[in-house]
Amino acid sequence: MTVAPTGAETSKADCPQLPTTLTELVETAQRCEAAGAAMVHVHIRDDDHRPSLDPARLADTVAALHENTGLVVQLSTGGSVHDPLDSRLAVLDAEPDSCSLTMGTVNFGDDVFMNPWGFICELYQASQDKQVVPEFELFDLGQVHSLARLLRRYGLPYGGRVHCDLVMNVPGGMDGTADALVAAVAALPPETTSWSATGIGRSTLTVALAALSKGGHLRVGMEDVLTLAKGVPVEHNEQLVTRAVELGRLAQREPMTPAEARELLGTR
Ligand code: KMH
Ligand code: ZN
Repeated sequence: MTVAPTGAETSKADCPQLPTTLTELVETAQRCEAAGAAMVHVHIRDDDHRPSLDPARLADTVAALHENTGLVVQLSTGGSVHDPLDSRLAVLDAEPDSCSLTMGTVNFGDDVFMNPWGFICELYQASQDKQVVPEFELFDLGQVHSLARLLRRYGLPYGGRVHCDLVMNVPGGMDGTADALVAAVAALPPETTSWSATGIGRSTLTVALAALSKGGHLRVGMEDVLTLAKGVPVEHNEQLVTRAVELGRLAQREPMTPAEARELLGTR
């Protein structure tokens, strides 16, 4: 189970319960770990709660999460749609256990989330050099195909495992439906050793249930959904983790411990 507690798209003004400070992030991570999360997918904010890729702040965040939790720490290299590619590459210098690595450019609501092929190749090789395990973020079927191409060209990731995350229902990406999930899972390259899925917005439960049915792992969190039901806001990320753990238990799937997740992913 991965928790993605903050993201880069929601403002603190619109959602004061979003964890944007380091203190809030660490408290969130601790409570989510206790609830069953094994990995945290991290976007940080500056003192004004705006998305940031400040190198020192990223390094401090990784250190604080390692000090205060046992979670696998995954830094986002996606950042916000406005972040330049060189700042996104430099994220790896903060020495996270894992990094997100999106396999192609995708329309993102009214914006464009830029991931040109050259950037993907550079980021991937940097992750191999720096011993950071990538999580391949797949927003559509074309990106699944690109992953096979990347692995053919550059070999396996650091750690020898291939872990993917299907990010579904972004306006511009694949649908958040069971049918789309089945198609994407069927197209994953044979090197894939594990995958998770997350459904943005109201697709969150559909995608979680479909992922559990297909043997996948789950990502939940306020990066992806801000309501528990129509008109019921999420007050704390822990609620989303707890609900996902309950869904898993109904499917007789126990959440992995962080140690088991490290083994699964091959982190250093
Ligand atoms: N904020 C999105 C533009 C990632 O973390 O790698 C990109 C994103 C993906 O959230
Ligand atoms: Zn993200």
